[in-house]
Amino acid sequence: MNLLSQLTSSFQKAFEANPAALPRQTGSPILICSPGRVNLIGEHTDYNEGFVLPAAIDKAIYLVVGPRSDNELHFIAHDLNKTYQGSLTDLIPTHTWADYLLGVVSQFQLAGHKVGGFNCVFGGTIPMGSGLSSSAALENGVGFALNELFSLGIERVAMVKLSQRAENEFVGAKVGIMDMFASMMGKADHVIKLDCRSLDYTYAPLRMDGISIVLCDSRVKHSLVTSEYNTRRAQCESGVRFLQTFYPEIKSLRDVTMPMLDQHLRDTEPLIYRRCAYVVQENQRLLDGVSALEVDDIITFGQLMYGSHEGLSHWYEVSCPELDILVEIARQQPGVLGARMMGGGFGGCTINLVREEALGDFENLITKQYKARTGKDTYLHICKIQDGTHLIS
Ligand code: GAF
Repeated sequence: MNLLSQLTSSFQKAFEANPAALPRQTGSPILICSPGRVNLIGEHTDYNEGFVLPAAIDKAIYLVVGPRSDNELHFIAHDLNKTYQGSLTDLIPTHTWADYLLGVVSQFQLAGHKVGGFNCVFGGTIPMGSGLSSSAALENGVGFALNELFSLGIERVAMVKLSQRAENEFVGAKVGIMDMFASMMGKADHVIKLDCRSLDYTYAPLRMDGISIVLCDSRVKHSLVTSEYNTRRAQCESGVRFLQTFYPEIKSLRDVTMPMLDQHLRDTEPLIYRRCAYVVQENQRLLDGVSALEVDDIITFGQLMYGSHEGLSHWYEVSCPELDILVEIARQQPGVLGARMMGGGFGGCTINLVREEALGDFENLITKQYKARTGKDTYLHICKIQDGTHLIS
């Protein structure tokens, strides 16, 4: 039985098999697909009001969601084999997976959207902890379902903001907006150029004939990720505050240039300087990368990806030995045009641009060499770029 049939049958068994024992359902369940994301370039720029270049992918969370006639919330996490039962009137963090759903419900309520009780079974194909944003996909999927079930008429970008707030306020991770935005707003065969200050965005067709986007999963997830993520945010903010004493007009690192950093921070605050310099340079790399893609110059784009990885590893220091090894191995393969770590860091995946004719050799070599150097297996996934969160039926 495929995953969608398993989820549907689990929903039927739990919530429809014995209707007499359950409250009356107020409508048929709906089935939703909410994808994970990749980001081609522009890492740790979103919370600095910079640019990102993500896309939704063919790895997703699927949700079967149906309304209830009471105020209860019944969830089944199919892949974890876990259940949650609670009430709309009692939304407090559980510090478990259920918070991704409860957080969204809570933010909908706080924003004045009237939601009722509901049942939800979800599962997916996004490997957890691989840095492909399974949590953003789940939050978006729940928000999308509530919008449909209770006819709330919320625009997509507004749902993205509610998902981000759920993660920031309820789950407690101070993430930027990129992951939710990419998962909800993705468009097949296009990347999204998103300005994280204004939330203006454009879709750029991904014209990479003969080139595949390959993810290599390091199979590492360091516990550092949340605390170090928050530390990096704080370091960027502290750099901005320092520079504001010289340039009061500055609002974020988006407004900062390298000469400003060189003049005021390099000698006095070397660590903060390195963090801020990475962000300022990464924003520029993204803009250069977009210009390169516009003229189909994938070679230049690939070099910018290597530059991004160097910055993330040495200046922003959010990589780890395993990610560095994956990029180093990739860089030695003639058919690889660019590679870098992706997402928050400290584990997860690298993203690689690989010529199709070199895919077989790439897979062989990276699998063998990664195992030899780290003792770990890597897992490769060739991505297709797909539409954002949507209703299947
Ligand atoms: C994580 C966060 F969730 C994003 O907001 C972004 O900051 C990313 O790390 C780094 O670019 O995925």
